[in-house]
Amino acid sequence: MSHKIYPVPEDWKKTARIDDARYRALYERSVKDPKGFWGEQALRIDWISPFTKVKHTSFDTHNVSIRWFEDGTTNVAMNCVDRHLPERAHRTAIIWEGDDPSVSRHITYGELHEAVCRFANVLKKHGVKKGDRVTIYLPMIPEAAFAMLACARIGAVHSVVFGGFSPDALAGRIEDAQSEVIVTADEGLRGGKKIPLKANVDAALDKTPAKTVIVVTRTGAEIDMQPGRDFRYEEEAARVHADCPYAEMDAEDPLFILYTSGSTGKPKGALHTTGGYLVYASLTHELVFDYRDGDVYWCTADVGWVTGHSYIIYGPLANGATTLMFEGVPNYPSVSRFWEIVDKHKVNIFYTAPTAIRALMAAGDAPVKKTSRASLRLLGSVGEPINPEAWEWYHRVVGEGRCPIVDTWWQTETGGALITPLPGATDLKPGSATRPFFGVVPEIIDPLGNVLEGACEGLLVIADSWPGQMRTVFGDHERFAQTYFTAYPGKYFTGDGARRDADGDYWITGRVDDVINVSGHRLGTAEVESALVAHERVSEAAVVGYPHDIKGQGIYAYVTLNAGVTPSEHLRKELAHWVRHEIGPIATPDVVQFAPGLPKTRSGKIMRRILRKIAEGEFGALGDTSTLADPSVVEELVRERAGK
Ligand code: 6R9
Repeated sequence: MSHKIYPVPEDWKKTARIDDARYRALYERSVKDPKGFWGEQALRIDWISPFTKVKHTSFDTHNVSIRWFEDGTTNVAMNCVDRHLPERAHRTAIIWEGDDPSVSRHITYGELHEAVCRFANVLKKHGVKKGDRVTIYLPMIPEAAFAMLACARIGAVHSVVFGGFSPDALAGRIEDAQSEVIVTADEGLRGGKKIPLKANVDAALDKTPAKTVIVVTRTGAEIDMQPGRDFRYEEEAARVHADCPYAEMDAEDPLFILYTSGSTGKPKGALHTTGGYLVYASLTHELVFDYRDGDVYWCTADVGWVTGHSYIIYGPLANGATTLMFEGVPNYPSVSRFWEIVDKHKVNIFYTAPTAIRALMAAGDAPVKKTSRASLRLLGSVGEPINPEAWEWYHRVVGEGRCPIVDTWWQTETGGALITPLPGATDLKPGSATRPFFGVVPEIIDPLGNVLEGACEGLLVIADSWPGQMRTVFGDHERFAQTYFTAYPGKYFTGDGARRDADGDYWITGRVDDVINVSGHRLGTAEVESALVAHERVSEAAVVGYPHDIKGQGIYAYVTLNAGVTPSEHLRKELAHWVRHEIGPIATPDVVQFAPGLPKTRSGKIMRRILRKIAEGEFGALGDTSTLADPSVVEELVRERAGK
């Protein structure tokens, strides 16, 4: 465990919008007087008709109800586009960087306005009305932003489905959302490879209520077009008006549905609404990333995930920012790609995931160091706990020691970052998401629900609502109450474990379903993984618990070695010793299996459920592996495990 502290750099202290004293004062105010605090903050967006009620929320299991600014009206697209026109019509809203490094585009706020209006008019022409669901299955192209904002403009509810999902997964989401209109592209392009999006839609549609498919041309590939059902976006857009009025929406009207997996059942449609979501996404974007007028900001997520929604599209655009959208992958055409893009577009703020950082770290320092990165001033991390080793590398090599790192903990359900440093206020600790954002009341409880005080470790719950919180599971409010408000009544249960240190900083230990209990000692799998990846020969590691006769649970470690390192019995023992040395005897892995690759979802999360089954030798019960980025990884692991 790392105890290193990186204090707020002097120059950041001087220019900070929020320094430590101000953080403390504002935080205190935000939790003591949430109505006063959020009532003021909500004025950062434009309202059509002002709200008089700020907060009306209940976490009561039998009556979960979350409403913010409920009697106000506004429109999200108006806030993200129209209101910037007087000052920013000619300034860049979106920088689009294509998969091919020679292709990029700048889209001004003026151009964004026209594109969104045209898209909105196309949707209207095809019968889309307020409250209707539109499924968006697009690659990372500007039309994804146009389509999302077009829905917001006319009050339709978008459901973006990540372009890497299979036809089956897509069908399930279209079906659940009951959407009749699908927006897709002929093909996607990532890392030089084509993704047959339209063909996937064709395969998905027979099982769904969809009636209309709008197809954006990306590669120009030949695709099947079904007359009367499929329409070319470009042809449609040319025929409609370049202007479209925005709809007046209630603060609590739905903005979008985003499907997310839990530990059980099929994916849930997390529903986010209009006013509170936008206030929260824009405020966190400005303060967490210290966004300043003129900055170029880049979040590498896909718009198919919540990070893309809040921190590529809605937060930045509500703030009038320049947001970069990247179509490709970090290692194409080379592992320097991210840093080349940073130099090409003079990126100031860069936000990515630990899995990308670790992969790039394994490729060594040279591909980073051959670029300048002089424009960078802030780095961010999201998606999983970042191991201190990767944090240090990100800080030292990518940021050259000059850029603070904001490790932002949050979830699809939370709409925006809940636990995160503020770069001008918070001393950083590698691996810690540090402190709650304004208005967020984290608590650590034991499994019986007792609230723990001081330095402690347990389950992470949030005791009161914040404006960015999801409002329900689409079509299943009971499931919403069941999943999040039943195990610990009166609190939002995050599903994560966390530790709070003596300074009050939070360390997310991973999903609680990943916590293992070895001889009565609780261990975060993330802790063991972090130790393993700190070894010079290890690129990545995933640790799960498995039934152990004596200890209750044993520790099973899957380890991916750095390129060129040969697996050996000797190295296996060395790694077990290494972890014992790094954390303590209780953390010594019982099994180390070398894994050429780990089963990951397409958003880069390691599927521990599958690893647990393999560790248990239950090869027949691996469950659904169809959402994996590369299902063949699993066969490889099973073969190796079966040979033991
Ligand atoms: C935004 C996003 C949510 C889960 C969450 C937690 C993990 C996300 C993290 C983090 C430690 C961070 N997680 N950020 N864990 N430190 N900075 O990723 O949403 O895809 O819904 O995942 O991801 O376990 O519960 P989502």
